[in-house]
Amino acid sequence: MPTANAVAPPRRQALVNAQIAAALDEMADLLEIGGANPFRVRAYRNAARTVGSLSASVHAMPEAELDDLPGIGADLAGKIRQLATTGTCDLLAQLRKEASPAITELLKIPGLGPHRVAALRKALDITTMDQLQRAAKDGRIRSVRGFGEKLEKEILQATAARVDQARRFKLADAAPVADALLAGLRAVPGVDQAVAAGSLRRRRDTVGDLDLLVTVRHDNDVVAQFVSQPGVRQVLAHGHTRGSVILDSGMQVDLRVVPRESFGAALQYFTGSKAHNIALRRLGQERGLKINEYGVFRDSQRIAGATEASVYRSVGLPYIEPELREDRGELDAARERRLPRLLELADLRGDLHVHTKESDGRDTLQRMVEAARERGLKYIAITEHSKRLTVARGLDAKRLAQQIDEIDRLNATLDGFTVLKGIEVDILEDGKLDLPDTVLRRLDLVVGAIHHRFDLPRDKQTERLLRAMDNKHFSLLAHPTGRLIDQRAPCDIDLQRVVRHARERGCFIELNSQPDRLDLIDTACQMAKAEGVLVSVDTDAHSGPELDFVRFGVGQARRGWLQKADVLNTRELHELRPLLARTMQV
Ligand code: DGT
Ligand code: CA
Ligand code: CA
Repeated sequence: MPTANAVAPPRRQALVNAQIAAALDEMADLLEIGGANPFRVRAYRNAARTVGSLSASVHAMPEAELDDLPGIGADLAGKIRQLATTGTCDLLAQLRKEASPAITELLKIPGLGPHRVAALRKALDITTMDQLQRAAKDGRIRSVRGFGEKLEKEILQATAARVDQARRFKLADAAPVADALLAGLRAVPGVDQAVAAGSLRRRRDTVGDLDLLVTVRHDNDVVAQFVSQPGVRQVLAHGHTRGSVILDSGMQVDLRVVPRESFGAALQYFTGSKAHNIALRRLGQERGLKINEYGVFRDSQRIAGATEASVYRSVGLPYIEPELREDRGELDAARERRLPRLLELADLRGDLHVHTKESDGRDTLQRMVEAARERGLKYIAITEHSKRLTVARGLDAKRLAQQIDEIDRLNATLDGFTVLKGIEVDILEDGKLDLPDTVLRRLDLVVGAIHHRFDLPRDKQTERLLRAMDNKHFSLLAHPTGRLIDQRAPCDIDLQRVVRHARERGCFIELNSQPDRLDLIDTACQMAKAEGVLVSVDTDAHSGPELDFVRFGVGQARRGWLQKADVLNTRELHELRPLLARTMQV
């Protein structure tokens, strides 16, 4: 889910209550980090809570009425009014300017709230991720009041996970920003095409910066408009054909204006990856061709470049999908005419990992069914958490049995849609499942996952998953490595052994589409395919709209070379059922 400040709208716009509450919270955070008076900080937090829980829209409320809300005085009312109508306020802008982006990054470390960030700054002068990591390594953090050895260790792990990802943004946070910026560019008179290139177009799970390309019908000031739009914090470069900016969220965006006759060559070049481009350029050189962002040239004559396909054709290759362009064998596959026909969103028939209000979801069973039908699906599996996960109101055998009966009753009323009975059962530390076989056997599928003890050594962790699959009711291993982008490194497991065991046992492996999971990663999808294990591209949706996360899973699956046939939930229900009935059992 994009955070309020990751999305920089291209135009000033009115905010809804939830966005105003997020802005007030951000101000509280920034004030607290800056060491402001605790009463002032609390006033902003309370105001955030008040606005967030109002049923009426603040936007429509007269200032006097705002003023009357509990804990909101004239001063705060003025700021809320400014936020509601202009999308920002002077204090927020000033606080953002004063706080370095590096220090707000620290808030993303689990366990570090603004209070602790302020304490670290005061005691150890820590203002960047690097400094934080060094202090944790040196054992200096444990001595700060309110910290300890355990927290220090957690901080060290979290910073290690983040430094790998040095200042990258999740695809799901970057994509809507790119869409908004592209819409703004298309609205500039004279702009013809506006598209995203770079890692975003290759659907990488995280992107370092955005790369946008435009072509123009006639000369205009598109770059000037781009660099001066609201939401731009800093202009890094500004020329006639290129601009580069940093948005308020810290995200960098590079824009290039390219001639129409070079559009394909530029799109190909700026889509990358760099490794793919280098390999392609080498193929060109072997044929005496020069390939760059302006076109394909023999001597000084341009022979291709208006379209991407023309660039690939110039070296005797068919078009290669962006998701494959990582120099992982796609050029050989193209030459040998064995490129995969990649999975598409429309190939999916159902979703095998969905929650409802019964555990930690936000929508009812009925509503999830409607949402799935609206999206053209034919089936979903309801897979609530199991009892060990008390924070998620996990189901015990009795509540699960009740849900099974409820689903049976619902299915009797549905036409052309089926709700499958499932569970996301916890895999305990020894590989046993968190619910008895007597209730698991009543289900259409058992999805298993680990939610604790992520730190087991490789052998133990791998064994844990193998033993879970030995249960004859087990069908699908959910988010197999447990990684959370920016927050938790993948578990140490021998994934190949796990995948091979899945094949022996007739089990399947999930590609979880939640934007912070996208677990399996692309190369692991390739491995599963090579081992002959079907991957299930599921959303793990906790509300109706989260079913749309599947497009991120599809992007990742495509990066993993998966085709329709490689994906479990492209099967029609009558094809799926026999696959879920385990035939190879212990
Ligand atoms: P990112 O932003 O780190 O997620 O990854 P990309 O792939 O978007 O990389 P970026 O933004 O640095 O550059 C965009 C594309 O431009 C990149 O995918 C390929 C192309 N490119 C950049 N630098 C070079 C280079 O030195 N040589 C070649 N052949 N291509 C380059
Ligand atoms: Ca980029
Ligand atoms: Ca770039």
